Amino acid sequence: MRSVTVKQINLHPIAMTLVERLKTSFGEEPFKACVLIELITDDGVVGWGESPTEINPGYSYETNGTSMHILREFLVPALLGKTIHDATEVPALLSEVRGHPLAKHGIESAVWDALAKANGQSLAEAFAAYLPAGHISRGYANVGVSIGIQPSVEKTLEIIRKRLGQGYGRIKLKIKPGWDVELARGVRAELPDVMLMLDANSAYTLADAAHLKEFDAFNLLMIEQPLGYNDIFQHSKLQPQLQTPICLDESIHSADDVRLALELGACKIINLKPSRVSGYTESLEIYRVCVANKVPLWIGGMLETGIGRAANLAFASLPGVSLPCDISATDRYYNPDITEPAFVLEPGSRIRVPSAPGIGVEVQRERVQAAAARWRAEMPYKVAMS
Ligand code: OSB
Ligand code: MG
Repeated sequence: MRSVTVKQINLHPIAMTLVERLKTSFGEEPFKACVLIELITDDGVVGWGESPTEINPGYSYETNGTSMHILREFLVPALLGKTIHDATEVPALLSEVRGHPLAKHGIESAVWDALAKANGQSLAEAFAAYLPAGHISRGYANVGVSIGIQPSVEKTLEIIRKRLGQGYGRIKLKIKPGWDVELARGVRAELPDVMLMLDANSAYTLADAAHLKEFDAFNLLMIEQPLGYNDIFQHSKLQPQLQTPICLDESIHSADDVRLALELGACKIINLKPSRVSGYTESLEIYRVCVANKVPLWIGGMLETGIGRAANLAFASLPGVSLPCDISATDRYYNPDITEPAFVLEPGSRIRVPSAPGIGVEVQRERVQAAAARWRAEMPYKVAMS
């Protein structure tokens, strides 16, 4: 394996228009903001990563602003000039910075891409090298689509029909108190068999247990993160009261969090967002823990651009990722995206993983420049959370 020496790292904070916004229990953002990381090696190899932060600290405490600060002042200096043989060396190089997983994920991703490109490997092949024998890419990922909070059940059904028509085989609906049981009932009345799940993004408390139990009537694949955004203990009190499997998203920051959640019986399913757990090295450990414990695992999304989505897609194609992922086709998110070619949905609700080295898609520099100019124009921003 060839190593890489980090010569330069460029940060590109960008703003992109979303084809369809995603209203959650914590709000809705007017456009997608994130930070792209461009890593250049001594040999001229360019690796790309994405820190999929948002404008507001609503899902995560990190924002575009904190990600830029932590990257510029701490994480970039920690990697400049370093020779890296193996991308799993990166967490130790960044270990003096506590927290800030999305920022760390972006820079670690750029190293994974650069190393894979330097070695003529796809990212899926690079990841598989750290997994038990036989855990090689299927070449595609099973995917679904996430639908935000809408003004009415009828409007939601309209969007679901459109997505089913496009071929999505799993529907996820965002919920919040007052927009939950009636929504599920209305959708199930028309679509009794569609693979359906709900995501509460931490909108309830344990006092709502009886209310949450009503969801058991709707044959849901799972309910995602009903309780506190960092909580595992309260979820362990809720799960035994529900038939519907709980899936933890926000609360899982490490493989140790997964071990704790499983030990306490806080959930039956894990949503893995590589960014939320600080990168693919920790993600691989979570993958191994889930496989060893036969726990269903899927890859969540943060409305990533093609850079972050390509890498997540490669991870999602590994066979231990056993449930459909929040990785939809390009036309659900951006038109155009900053990478080419676009990801398209294929029969069977699948997206194919590119086989070219690294992330396997081409970054369109003029689009990165335009999106960076858009971000500068939006600054200083004051964004109302709706
Ligand atoms: O809870 O999964 C979530 C997007 C931003 C913040 C939180 C979440 C999401 C999504 C996005 O659901 C799904 C996607 O990227 O398609
Ligand atoms: Mg979620």
